[in-house]
Amino acid sequence: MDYRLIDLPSHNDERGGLVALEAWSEWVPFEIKRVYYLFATAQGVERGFHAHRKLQQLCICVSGSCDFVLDNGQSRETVHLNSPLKGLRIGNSVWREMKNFTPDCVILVIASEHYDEADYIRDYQKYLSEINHI
Ligand code: T46
Repeated sequence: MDYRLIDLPSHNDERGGLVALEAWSEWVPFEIKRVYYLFATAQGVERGFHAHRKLQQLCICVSGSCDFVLDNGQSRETVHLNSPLKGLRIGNSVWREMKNFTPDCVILVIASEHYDEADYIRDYQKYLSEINHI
């Protein structure tokens, strides 16, 4: 499946940690066109339920924890994010669902494209038929 859970580089000293990420690096292998974050997710809420046609993203749980369920049309895997030192890189064409957000969860997302609703596939049956034709 087109995802990777990667270790992020941290500059630690007695003051604490600092993670810096740059475009076209080992951690972000694309131009950064957008950054957004998810926060204050209400208890029991599930988000996502879509795939993208082109978008690549790096998702970092900078606070709290949540689960990403990733699906390529053939299998499903769950990735638990609970550390600002881990990044979940998700390629295009992976169906994603997010759940089990803790109240303090903040997900920072670094994206390869500007926001474009036409890039979303929000219907699972349509997703299956699109990936089977790729
Ligand atoms: C993804 C997961 C991890 C914008 O106007 N601009 C943006 O850049 C984004 C990301 C969203 N929006 C609007 C579109 C919707 O009206 O914000 C609203 C919520 O977006 P959505 O329902 O797509 O949010 P999630 O949490 O289901 O999914 C988001 C990203 O959209 C998606 O690309 O991979 O986080």
